[in-house]
Amino acid sequence: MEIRISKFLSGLLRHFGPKFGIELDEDGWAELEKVERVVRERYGVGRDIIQRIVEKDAKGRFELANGRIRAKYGHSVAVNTRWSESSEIPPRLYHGTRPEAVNSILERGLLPMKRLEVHLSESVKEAIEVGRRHCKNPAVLEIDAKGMLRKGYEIRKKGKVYTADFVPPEFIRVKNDLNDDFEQNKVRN
Ligand code: HQG
Repeated sequence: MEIRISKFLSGLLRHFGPKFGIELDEDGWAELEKVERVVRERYGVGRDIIQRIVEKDAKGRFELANGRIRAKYGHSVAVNTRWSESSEIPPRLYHGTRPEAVNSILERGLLPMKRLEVHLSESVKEAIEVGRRHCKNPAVLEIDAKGMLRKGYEIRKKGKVYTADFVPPEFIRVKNDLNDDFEQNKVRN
């Protein structure tokens, strides 16, 4: 039940709020009271459940403040994406995708496609999980985040996810050894 509500909240706050009478301001915030009303009508539960979903979300998908709620990332509707919860970006990040997409990505770069941003993970393991939403055996790309920052590209942290407007091909390589070097990554940071 909570997973279903969480998915609905993601949809509402990232993609189709207006269909349910939910307006987002320029930073993606919606009135919690209105969101609560929509959720109550649909699922028969209220604010405490929403609060619990936000607090225990494993990826930090949502944020509550001053009687408002927003999704931190993943939007298809236009909101301001230019904020970050941290300026500490790991030197390498990862992206899991369909193997069939790899050639196009190496040629054209990582594009946000239907969303506003490209989404990157801190570990190979998380990238594989993201890729599994698309296919059974995803490919993992390693992103030279340090190199991107050095060249002036912005990388932002939102919840557990890292985002960029675009990742040019020069910073992307296919990761063949899928052993997770998350710990090493942290040490070298
Ligand atoms: C691919 C979930 C061909 C890209 C996840 C991806 C994430 C290209 C797909 C977050 C391409 C877009 C986002 C190119 C990019 N040629 N394919 N040049 N550039 N692509 O769903 O990163 O659980 O919009 O590789 O965990 O899979 O919902 O992006 O496969 O954090 O909170 O185009 O959504 O978070 O797919 O997922 P998506 P994503 P939540």
